[in-house]
Amino acid sequence: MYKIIDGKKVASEIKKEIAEEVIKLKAAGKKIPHLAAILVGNNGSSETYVANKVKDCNEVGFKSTLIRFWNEVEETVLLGKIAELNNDQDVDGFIVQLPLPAHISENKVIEAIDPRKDADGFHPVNIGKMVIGLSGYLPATPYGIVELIKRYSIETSGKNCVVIGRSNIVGRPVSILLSQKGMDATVTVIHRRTKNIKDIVRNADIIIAAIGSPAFVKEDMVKEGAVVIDVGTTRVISHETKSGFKLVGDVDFEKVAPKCSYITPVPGGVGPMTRVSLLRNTLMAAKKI
Ligand code: BQF
Repeated sequence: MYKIIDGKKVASEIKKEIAEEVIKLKAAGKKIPHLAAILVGNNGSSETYVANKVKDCNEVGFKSTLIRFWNEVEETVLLGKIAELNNDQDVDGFIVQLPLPAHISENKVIEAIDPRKDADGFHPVNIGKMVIGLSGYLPATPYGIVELIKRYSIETSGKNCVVIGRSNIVGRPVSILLSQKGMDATVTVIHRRTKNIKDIVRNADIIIAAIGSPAFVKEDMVKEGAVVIDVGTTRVISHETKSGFKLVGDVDFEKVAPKCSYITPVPGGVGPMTRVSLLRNTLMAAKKI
């Protein structure tokens, strides 16, 4: 029988640990961690993600600030706000919610963030530190995935790990973390131009699916006993939920789960860990000032 990796439960345990640490910081007269978030436009998913990040801050006792711009905001205005947050002594860390409208360069925006306040861990300085194994802020989703693997004592050393997807925020960085000393996995990154995808994935002890293509991973691609980590969060219309939407993963869960030793659900798997990683990065930023 397969085991479900309960990201929601682990995330709530970590939130408790963080909340306790905030109480200690307060008692010691130290600064309360403060996360700011910039939201551009009114994309439904982004609205939800940011609202939940603010809620998480409240839950653990962090201060939070939400800064909103309309969809048509000029890039220079956004960069000006980032410079302001970089210089704001009260703000420990901040994020700019992605994706951004097409007329704004995500790369320019990310590079404008002070790496010391880069709570999402997307700045090239933090990515570079991660690559060479120096401590810095880790990208939230890869950080969450590694933490889940550790808390479930899943063996990674010498295992064949196949990462499906090469995005800057998930596939590429998680492949780097898993191949590092300590994790010691043998990692293969595959993408839209990869040949013989099925044969490669079928050989994996650990599959990390991060492409945003619902039910892409089918049962005939999964080895008996594999660990499957589903990072997909595609929002589809649903009549079963009161919001009118539901999240679906990159894995055909019902068919794949019976072949697995461990599998993450969507929702309730990696997503809650992504959110908690942002809190961990913010706490680290607050302790450094
Ligand atoms: C869950 C994100 C694509 C593009 C931009 C919990 C989240 C998602 C799912 C969440 C995501 C995805 C976030 C669940 C943040 C993860 O229970 O399954 C939480 O909030 N995420 C984001 O901020 O920007 C994105 C995915």
